[in-house]
Amino acid sequence: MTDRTANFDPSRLARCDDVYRSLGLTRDVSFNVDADYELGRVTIVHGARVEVIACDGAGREVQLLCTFPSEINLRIVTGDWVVLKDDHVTRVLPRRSTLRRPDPNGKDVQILASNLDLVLLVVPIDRGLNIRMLERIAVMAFDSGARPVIILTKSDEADNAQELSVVAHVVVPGIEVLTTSSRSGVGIEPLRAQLSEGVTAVMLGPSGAGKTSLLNALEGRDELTLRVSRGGEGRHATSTRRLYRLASGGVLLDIPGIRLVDLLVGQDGVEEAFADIEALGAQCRFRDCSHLGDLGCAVQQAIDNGELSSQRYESWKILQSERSHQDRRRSAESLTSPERARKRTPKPPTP
Ligand SMILES: Nc1nc2c(ncn2[C@@H]2O[C@H](COP(=O)(O)OP(=O)(O)OP(=O)(O)O)[C@@H](O)[C@H]2O)c(=O)[nH]1
Ligand SMILES: [Mg+2]
Ligand SMILES: [Zn+2]
Repeated sequence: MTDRTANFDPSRLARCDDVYRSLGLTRDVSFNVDADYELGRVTIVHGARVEVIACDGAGREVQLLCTFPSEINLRIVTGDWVVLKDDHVTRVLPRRSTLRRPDPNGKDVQILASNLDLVLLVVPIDRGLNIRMLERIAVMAFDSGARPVIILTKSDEADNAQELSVVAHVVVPGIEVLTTSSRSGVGIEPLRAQLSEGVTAVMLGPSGAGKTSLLNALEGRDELTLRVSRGGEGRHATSTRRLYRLASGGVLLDIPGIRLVDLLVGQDGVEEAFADIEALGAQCRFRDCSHLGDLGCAVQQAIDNGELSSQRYESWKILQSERSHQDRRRSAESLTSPERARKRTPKPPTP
């Protein structure tokens, strides 16, 4: 791929600074754009057209509905930075991170959003904490390359919020946990503090977890509530992935609720979400120990002496077996269709 253009007019860049910064562009992100092209960020995708916020030659913000040529061998997603010429997307700039899951057809990998700094793992605690859901979205978040933060919602309807926050810390060690209520306003300020200028965050969690409500609580804007309830047939309120610019300076992506069965299990994510088990694994007698009852297994030992909870081990086993199932399916498919496999898989499957 040739990229001859490293000369996006610097004075134009200065004029557009406010617009680009409100879209989450930080100074340390560099990009190459022709002088007579425009730079914009995709806020929402409608099939063959995408809504883009860009900046015109006079430094004014413009909202465009753009088409893109079929030569772009890439599905454009919310969060993408794109190069524009006359309301046409000519190029998608390299993505610095992507949130991915298997396509609903169960075969392809689907990219949900791009260029993220933060993944908010939004899980409700009004009826307890769904540990399996939390674990899986954590894996997905780690896999994205962005920083995960756990948001426990609906704390106004939980009488053991404190306890569940401790549980969340144990389930996904080493990451921050915030307890919130969009109703009472608890935890909204600390959440806002995470969403400062230069930060692009996405909310990931099951339907009804209160993602859109968090957005409303953060922004205090009625129109968002209206938009949500208007589209809200039944319980699944949000049906599109959309990028919002926040008063706090950050950018927040609201996406539809995710279902447990759809979740991608990437090897990188599993290793980070279960860093304790990976660390124990280094002490097993055999280097290729499966931790499934092999002789001299340090993981098994840790369970026996109470260092590792057997429930956590069970979750790890489930994720591992699903991942190897997916890998087997992928490599079987790649044998029958190398072209498809190449296009589909951003990372090579682990052996
Ligand atoms: N008690 C209580 N209810 C809440 C809170 N936040 C959201 N809810 C309710 O939970 C329901 C779902 O909220 P949404 O914000 O639409 O959930 P969502 O995660 O955006 O759902 P999808 O768009 O379907 O993914 C609504 O009835 C909200 O009123 C909260 O903090 N406390
Ligand atoms: Mg929603
Ligand atoms: Zn072992």
